Amino acid sequence: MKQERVNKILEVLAERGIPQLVIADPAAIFYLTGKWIQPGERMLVLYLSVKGNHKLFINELFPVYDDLGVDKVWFNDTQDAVAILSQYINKESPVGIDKNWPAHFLLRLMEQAGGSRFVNGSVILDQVRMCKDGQERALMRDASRVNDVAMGQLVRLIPGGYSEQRLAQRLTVIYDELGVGCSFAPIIAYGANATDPHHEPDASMLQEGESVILDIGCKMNGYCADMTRTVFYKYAPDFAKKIYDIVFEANKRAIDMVKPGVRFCDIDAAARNHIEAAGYGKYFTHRTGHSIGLEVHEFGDVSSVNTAQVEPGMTFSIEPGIYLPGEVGVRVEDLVLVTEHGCEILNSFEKNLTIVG
Ligand SMILES: [Mn+2]
Repeated sequence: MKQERVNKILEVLAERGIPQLVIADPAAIFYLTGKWIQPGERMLVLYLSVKGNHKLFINELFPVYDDLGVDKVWFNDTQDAVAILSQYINKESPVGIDKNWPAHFLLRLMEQAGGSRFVNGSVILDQVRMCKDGQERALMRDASRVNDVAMGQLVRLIPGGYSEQRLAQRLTVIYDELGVGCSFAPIIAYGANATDPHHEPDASMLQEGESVILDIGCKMNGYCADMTRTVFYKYAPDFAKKIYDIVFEANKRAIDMVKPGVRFCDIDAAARNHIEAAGYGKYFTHRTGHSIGLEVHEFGDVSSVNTAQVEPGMTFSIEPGIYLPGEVGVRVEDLVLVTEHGCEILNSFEKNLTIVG
């Protein structure tokens, strides 16, 4: 197991008086063991205990024979996996439960280990995972570096006359050739489609003067990249240029704010106040950003209601946008890594207004 990470979790468990934790999220299990196991509907649990008797409960269907530094408890499809797990649970003490553990497992465990108090244990893991360690920082940089290369190749394809769907397919080929996967289904949106922040690529073809939103992310060695660029085809109408400038400035103002001790809500406000002052506040319909790491959306967002303070090692997106229904959509997104005195921008693809074709 990744002992430093496990130790951090155990420290927080002890502080909060939760002596045991049931972890089921494959990303969290990877974070602690270095092994991705996708159990589908079957039970997979890493049980951590402040007493040190950690166990990995795993179905015989998943042939994980390497030494992960934790004892494995095997079971098969004919056995009651939760009953086996419950034998190891200390029924006198609270149990932290993974928030994403299917209810049928938890309800069964509540029957089996009735004396225990069940609490949301994910808050502990989520908080530790927010601050990336040295190895993770390097992996986050690597993923964004590859995403920059992919964005460059994708932008060069825009004049080729592809529908949104076809261009999205080309991106999967680009990622494949670069040896990475997708961290999420890419958003490629032309013209009026770009006014839907979560538009799914369709058969639309690009017209001159339209904007193109490219919101793409690769996944490399388990870690996610995420970047959005908005470019224009052939020319940018003056009105759209004005919108672009406002969003671009909002992106820069928010990034300029990022340093340890600043609250997430103040970073959100830096972007939002600029867009509001320009008169487009109601067209910036989402939060400014989200944490990212092993998963593309992790706990902790850059929003008006998150009063938590930023700490070194946190990685999150800064992605203000303006979506004017039926007219134009613009979003500019970067990932930042908080450093001791400020932040490092993980992706470096061109951000100035770009015309292609
Ligand atoms: Mn994003």
